[in-house]
Amino acid sequence: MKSDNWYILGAGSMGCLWAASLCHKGEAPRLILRDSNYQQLKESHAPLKLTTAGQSFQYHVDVVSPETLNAPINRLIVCTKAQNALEAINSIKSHLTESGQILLLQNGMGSQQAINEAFPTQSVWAGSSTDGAYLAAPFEVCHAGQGETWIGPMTDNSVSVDRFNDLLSNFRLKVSPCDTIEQKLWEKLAINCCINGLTALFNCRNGELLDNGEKQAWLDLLMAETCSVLTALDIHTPSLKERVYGVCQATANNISSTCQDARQGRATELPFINGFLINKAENLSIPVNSHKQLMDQLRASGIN
Ligand code: KPL
Repeated sequence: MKSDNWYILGAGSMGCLWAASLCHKGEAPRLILRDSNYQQLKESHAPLKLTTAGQSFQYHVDVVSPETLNAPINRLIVCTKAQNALEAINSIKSHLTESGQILLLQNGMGSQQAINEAFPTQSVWAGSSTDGAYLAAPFEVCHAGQGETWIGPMTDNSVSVDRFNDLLSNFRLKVSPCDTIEQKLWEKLAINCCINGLTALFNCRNGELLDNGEKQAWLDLLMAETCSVLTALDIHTPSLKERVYGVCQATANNISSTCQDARQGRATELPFINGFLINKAENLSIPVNSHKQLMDQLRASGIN
């Protein structure tokens, strides 16, 4: 076992996509699964399947659980949902080396900052990704939309980008370094906090938000409030309206990740998306009534 193997926490669509992409490159990532999932997969001996652009690949990935881990972890990619990330890292904390690298690939914001604070000696990086992937079945990932992932350090005194070289070149995912990752995370959050919750509430595809009616009117209010918060925080993003409408058009047929979670009865990442924005707004005394109303209506519909 190489001491710099990448370990990946979480076997959802992103975890499987990153694990398969590292295997594709000839690396030997190890996937860390929760004990119940680990038992099932270990018994089934299922290979990891990746489907992309009409091609299919299979890889044999080493899976471990927090209980069966038997090696130090120098390099970790966290692919769980935002709400599970801190707990997941804590479950393998005793194996993380003091100077280890952690790359966080959660949606929204808040979880990255909490993990950065909880792991002061490790080098914590965050990523913001536009890759589209879904699980057709457990351990079978479909890379539906080739996107881009920006990665950057959460603190100034972090390790050099060289330590991430194997993710930056000769890799099937497009990964680029970014010195201002918090800005990138905000740019994505700003789009997601307008689109995701609304699609979950109306149980609709992204494109259906542009209905010239009730949904679009609500979308416009969410955008206006989001812009006021960004302006107060001195975060400059290209025209939010153009970007949000552009994403709705470009992904018109997509079911947003939040709408998928709501349909499956799973907890959503909205507390780290709209919830994070609302918190910031309240600290700045900026009214965000449409965001609050959206969250209230979602809760009343049993979507959390
Ligand atoms: O990021 C997305 C998501 O579903 O979480 C969007 C941009 C809304 C695309 O579906």
